[in-house]
Amino acid sequence: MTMLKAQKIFSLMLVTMVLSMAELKAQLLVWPGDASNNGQVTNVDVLYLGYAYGTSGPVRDSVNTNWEAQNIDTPWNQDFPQSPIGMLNYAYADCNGDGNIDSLDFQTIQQNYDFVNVGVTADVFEQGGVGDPELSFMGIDSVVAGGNTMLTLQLELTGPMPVDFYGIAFTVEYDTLTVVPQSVMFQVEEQWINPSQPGTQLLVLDQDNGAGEFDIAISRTDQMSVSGMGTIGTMSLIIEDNLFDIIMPGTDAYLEIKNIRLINDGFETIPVLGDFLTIDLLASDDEIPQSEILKIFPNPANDYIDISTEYYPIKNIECYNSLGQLIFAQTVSSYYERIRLPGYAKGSVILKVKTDKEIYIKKIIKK
Ligand SMILES: [Ca+2]
Ligand SMILES: [Ca+2]
Repeated sequence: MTMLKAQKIFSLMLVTMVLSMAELKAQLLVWPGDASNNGQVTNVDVLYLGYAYGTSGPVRDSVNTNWEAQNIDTPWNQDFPQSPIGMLNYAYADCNGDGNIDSLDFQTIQQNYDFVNVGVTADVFEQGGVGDPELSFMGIDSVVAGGNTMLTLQLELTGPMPVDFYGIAFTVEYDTLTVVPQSVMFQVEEQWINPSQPGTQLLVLDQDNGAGEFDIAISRTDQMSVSGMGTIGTMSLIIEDNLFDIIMPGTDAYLEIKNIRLINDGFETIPVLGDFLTIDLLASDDEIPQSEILKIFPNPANDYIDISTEYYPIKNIECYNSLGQLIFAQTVSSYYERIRLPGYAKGSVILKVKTDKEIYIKKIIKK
């Protein structure tokens, strides 16, 4: 071996050592709240927390939740079963460093939510396909008096067979032009997700980023899946009131469920199909409005309104007065329906028509 070659090998070894030391060091630093250690605190971190919930290990040198690198002196005995970024120790899920994985760590995720470290590895989501469970929007049922229109939607997890549910994280994207910012709210439905187990806590997180993304995470905490499906929660949001007067015909609001990660108690990902919902917001003028698939006429109206659709049958029709009070509701199953209006006061009426896929909101004038 020449001296030059020996030197090269030596420097290579040195570089390798430095690199592996850097790697070792990187593996031993936790950013409080980033339980998945991908460089960002998101709803997915709740799944890691929920999976490791209730376990204990070595207390960290620095028991605090400041958003800065915290050294893990002693790794825990447990690792997560799988991770897109390689082996991951339970110490990352002990967000506040006190040696227990519990509700205080959940608070740390909320406290440091959306915080970003250098070098983010994006969360990994598996897009569902035909035959996989589906997470979709269902139903609307109320308008709040006082102007703005509140929509209430059920989030339903359905599929060909019950799913093994341990936790789920997903994002509802909404249109910031039509939905009032920060008006989105979520209420979990515990009935089948967390059935009668006294003392078993459910972790539920919702976070609005203020830019049209509403993150939700739900996780069980007892290391046992439940088998089932159905409503996982209710979401409400407010549609801008003045939109009814200012929007152009054909404008719509959209909502989309995306970036879904459903896990079972083995931390395995179950692919889930997302959903989208289009809410058509038709302008109120005296012309006969026509969208591609919905016709409401005449407008203004005297005694009746005819409603017809082209592609999806009408499921439900509701009428609200200008105070937002429900004055008429009818379940339908056809492409055409006539509504009688004789007893109604003159003025504007909000008509809400629901089909399988869309909700139409239309202001009509009663003469
Ligand atoms: Ca993370
Ligand atoms: Ca802790």
